[in-house]
Amino acid sequence: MKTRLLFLGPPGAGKGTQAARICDSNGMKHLSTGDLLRTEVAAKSDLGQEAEAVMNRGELVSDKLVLAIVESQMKALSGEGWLLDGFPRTVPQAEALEPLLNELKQPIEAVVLLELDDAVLITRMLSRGRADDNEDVIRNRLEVYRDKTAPLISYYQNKGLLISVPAQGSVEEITERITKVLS
Ligand code: B4P
Repeated sequence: MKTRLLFLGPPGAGKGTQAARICDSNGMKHLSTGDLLRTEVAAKSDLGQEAEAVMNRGELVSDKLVLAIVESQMKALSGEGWLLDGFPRTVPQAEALEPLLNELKQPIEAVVLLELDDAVLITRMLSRGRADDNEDVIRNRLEVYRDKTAPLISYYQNKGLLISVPAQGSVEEITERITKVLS
């Protein structure tokens, strides 16, 4: 089983849902930049106040801010496997991750791309009902994904790390598919 992973995919594809299940079953650390940012927002920290308005518009928080969070989390890991969920989300974030992982001597073993049609993504997010889950904001997030995050697909394809997994079906079915491709 590969245990140093990235999860990539459009908003609402189920990255967070699947990452939690894969990490629970395999004793890996789940690092979700979305969850880490929402924790900062709830705590009303300086960082959270800076991130909140950006997230509620469906835009991406600055690379600098997200990188600072990821770096401190990665450096605190104690040898177990890890799954980065929702990070990197831009090519500059991916380029900054490389020297950090080299320093830690922990290269990525696989990048799992969860693929799903826009119509299903929108339905899923509307039923989730988070602060950034209304229709206009969701459409903006999908555009931001295409513009800023989708270039990472060829970035990791070129490194021979990308594995695509269809993300329609039940939560259990998708976990099974992911487990199979990582074995
Ligand atoms: P994230 O928290 O990463 O969230 P997401 O992409 O919207 O959702 P995810 O794919 O994890 O879907 P989920 O499992 O919840 O990002 C939120 C915001 O944070 C971003 O817009 C950005 O502003 C900021 N941010 C985060 N990382 C950043 C970074 N690196 N750089 C800059 N900014 C960053 O599933 C969605 C819904 O579907 C849930 O309700 C779930 O229950 C349901 N679902 C899941 N699987 C299902 C299935 N198989 N069938 C039916 N429903 C399902």
